[in-house]
Amino acid sequence: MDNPLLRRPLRRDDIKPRLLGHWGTSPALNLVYAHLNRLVRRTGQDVLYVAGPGHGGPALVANTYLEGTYSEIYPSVSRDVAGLTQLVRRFSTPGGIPSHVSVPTPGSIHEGGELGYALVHAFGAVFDHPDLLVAAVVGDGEAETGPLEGSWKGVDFLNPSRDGAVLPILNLNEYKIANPTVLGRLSRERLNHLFAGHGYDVLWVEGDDVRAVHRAFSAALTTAHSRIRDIQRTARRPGATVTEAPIWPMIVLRTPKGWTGPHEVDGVLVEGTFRAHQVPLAGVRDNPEHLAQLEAWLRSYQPERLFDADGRLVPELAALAPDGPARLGATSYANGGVRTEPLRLRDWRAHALDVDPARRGSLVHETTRPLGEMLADVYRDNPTTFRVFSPDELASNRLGAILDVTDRCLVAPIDPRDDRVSPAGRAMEVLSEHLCEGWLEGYNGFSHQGPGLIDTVVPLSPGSPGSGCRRTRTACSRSPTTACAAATTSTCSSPTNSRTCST
Ligand SMILES: Cc1ncc(C[n+]2csc(CCOP(=O)(O)OP(=O)(O)O)c2C)c(N)n1
Ligand SMILES: [Mg+2]
Repeated sequence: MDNPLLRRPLRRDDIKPRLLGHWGTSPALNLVYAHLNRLVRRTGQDVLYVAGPGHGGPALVANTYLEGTYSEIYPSVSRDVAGLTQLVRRFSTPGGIPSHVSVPTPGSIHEGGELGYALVHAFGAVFDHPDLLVAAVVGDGEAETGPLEGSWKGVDFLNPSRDGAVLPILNLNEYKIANPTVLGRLSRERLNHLFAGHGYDVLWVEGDDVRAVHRAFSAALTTAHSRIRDIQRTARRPGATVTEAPIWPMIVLRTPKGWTGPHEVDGVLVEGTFRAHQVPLAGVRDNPEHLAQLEAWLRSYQPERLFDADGRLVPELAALAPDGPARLGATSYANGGVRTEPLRLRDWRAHALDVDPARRGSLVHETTRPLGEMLADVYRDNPTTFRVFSPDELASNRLGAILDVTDRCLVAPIDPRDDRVSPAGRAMEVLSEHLCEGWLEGYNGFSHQGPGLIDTVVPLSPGSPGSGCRRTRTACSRSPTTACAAATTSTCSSPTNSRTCST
């Protein structure tokens, strides 16, 4: 409520009556943010940060505040003690800001909360964005979800000659809310095998020594970035053709859950366990020992060295963030329609069936066939800004005219038995409705040029992946993003399945 920089001893009344938020995931999200800042500054790389553990809202809100984007969008949250006090008060308060990363957070376009879509959105975002690198932090609990488990195969559809790159960063803190994670208990050897099978080479960063982990992460990020650039340079040489998926780097970051927080509370181990997931010191308002422990914890970050007398971040630390639109919270890739250009569309009536009013009900025709022909025209007129995402149903749902214009995409050696499949193909067919819809959301949501649309067939279970799309709203800081259209072209299991979301 007050006293965010501990300019006087912490008192009971400084603390909100109800404590909320997710501490456990925040240290790793902070660490990644700081190093991505450094990467952007050092290389000029366009970077988008996707936070799978979106429950770590405090980390992303704090970093956007420190880099200045937060105060630009919300001027009352100024870069001084008064602004910081405002920010802390707003956090997870009725009428304030959510404790998850969400659309009011600068640089965020999706509502956080539903785990599982980090990687699929990351791949969708880089399709046809050759200059973009998406660093996607994946929680090891999140990695147990079906959509995330399926998302690793995005690399088999990613063509480095025309698409950007995804750098998965698996935060192996070994716990979820109340349990160990499956991946957290696998040996390093099994994890290496698992990710090698998916097409990745793991760069390991492990430990609990803050300085050592920072150094190791910095080195791993540099290595990953230079390998990605090498892959892209090779694929983009004049005359080069991509014939199979390269081995992409990924980082496994094994750090304690709730790292640098209270180590033990009431004699029970907290740091490095599931107990660090949310609020590690629940009794601060009524238990003087907890209050003292909280104060010692907060003072351990030495706020008096980080902020000047007015409460502004000291200049040498402020200088670590990139400038202007290169800041992660200001990137145009996460600002809805800033980069959007409309699709070139012909008059759809050219594909309408000629119905004689006198003979209504007598015409026999497959309705999706003209839709396929219309979409083929959209492909013709928008050769780099439009994609159809389909769960292996283009042909069976009579949308095959698309394949007269473009192949199906698979970045793998092609077999003579295949029909119109190639790494250069732009029809995205994968037998996963989660991936289709997640890619579509990423493709459109993260400011894609055209409203590349369609998701065929899709007996989606209600409440599954479209949530990101459903929850996307326009924040005042953002230009409107494109529509996200899902067309159901075959029998579906629920009347709510065909949906169109737009913001
Ligand atoms: C699909 C889904 N199921 C359940 C939850 C509830 N939930 C919130 S955080 C969490 C644990 C996440 O663990 P992990 O991905 O390892 O993130 P960490 O906090 O350890 O970084 C769960 C189960 C959710 N947010 N989304
Ligand atoms: Mg975890």
